[in-house]
Amino acid sequence: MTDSERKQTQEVLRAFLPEGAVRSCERFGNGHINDTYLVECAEGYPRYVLQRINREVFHNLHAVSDNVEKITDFLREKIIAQGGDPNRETLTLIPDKEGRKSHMDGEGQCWRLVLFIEDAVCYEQVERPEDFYLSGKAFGHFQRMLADYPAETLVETIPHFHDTPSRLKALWQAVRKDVCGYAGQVAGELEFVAARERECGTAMDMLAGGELPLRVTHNDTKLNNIMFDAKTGDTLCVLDLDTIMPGLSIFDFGDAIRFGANTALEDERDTGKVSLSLELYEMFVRGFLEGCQGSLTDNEVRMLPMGAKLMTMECGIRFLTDYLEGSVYFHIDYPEHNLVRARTQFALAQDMERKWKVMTDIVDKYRT
Ligand code: GN1
Ligand code: MG
Repeated sequence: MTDSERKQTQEVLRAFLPEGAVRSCERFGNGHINDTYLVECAEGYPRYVLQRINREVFHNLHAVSDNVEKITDFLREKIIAQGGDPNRETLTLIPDKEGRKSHMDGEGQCWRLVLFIEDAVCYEQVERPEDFYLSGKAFGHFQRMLADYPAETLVETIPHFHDTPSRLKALWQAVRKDVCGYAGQVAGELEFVAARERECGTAMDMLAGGELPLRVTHNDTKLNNIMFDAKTGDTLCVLDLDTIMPGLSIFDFGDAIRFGANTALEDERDTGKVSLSLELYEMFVRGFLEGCQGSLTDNEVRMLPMGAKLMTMECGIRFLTDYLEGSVYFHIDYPEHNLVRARTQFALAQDMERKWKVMTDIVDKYRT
């Protein structure tokens, strides 16, 4: 952490906590978008997580904070009504000294402080297949818990977030501009995408035609956005609520498969290691459908495999676009990090094509 980062976080923490409460504040986790810190405090205080919301990504910071506050308030009430522990089962926003659940600093940066959930773990990769089933159930349950939330009161904080055709347009534009001169290098990847261009519009066309309903969706259903209870092994809490927006349920399903049912990490350099684990896919399908408890329409269920493929293609398209644009969006650890990520996504999408029949058969098996 740089000195100025240290100074800045100390200053922000003073807006939330009493003088002398904070012992340390260090970088934490590995999200690609926001900056996250773990805050250790003096005795008598819990631990906290401090986050700076990335304003390059989220242009309407107030709306992001507002969405998160509304959803956590809503979930909190439901959890209490169901006899659960709201401090562990959803995020608890700590108000600043002026009572606001997010804090704007002097430079217009937006920060939030949440309670750290103790005795809980997150996984970057599936360690026990059973955990992936549980994460599916948790995201399905999350979807069902919010089924009666008035979606229209949420702001679409990143317009066209999972609008695959518009992500494609952005890619072709990046190719045309080719600001870094990398386009020649990625001809193979571009060809792969071009061959699937029409398919990329399938879900958005169905939404426009009223064949798929608009729902309140999480939009970043990676395995590492679920917290598990370290003692019981059960799922506890869905994290990373910044991208909650109206969207498609098949995309929440699909993004989870893209990330969690890959036999390799998102940034594995050896694409030979990338494949769709059908065992994990089946686990998640079973969990997700159980968690949704029959709340999905027939079309939604039928389109689940397509949701997985589209999210994988889209994410590859986004990584590739960012690579061509000089990696201005996703945090990277080395210059070609986004290209490596794009390649894993395309390799995974291709493996799904090979396994398509089994993917659809598995959904049929668990459809209720
Ligand atoms: C970003 O910050 P993180 O890692 O949870 C991104 C997702 C991508 C994901 C790829 C707001 O999520 O859409 O799928 O990286 N979030 C945003 O790993 O763009
Ligand atoms: Mg995250």
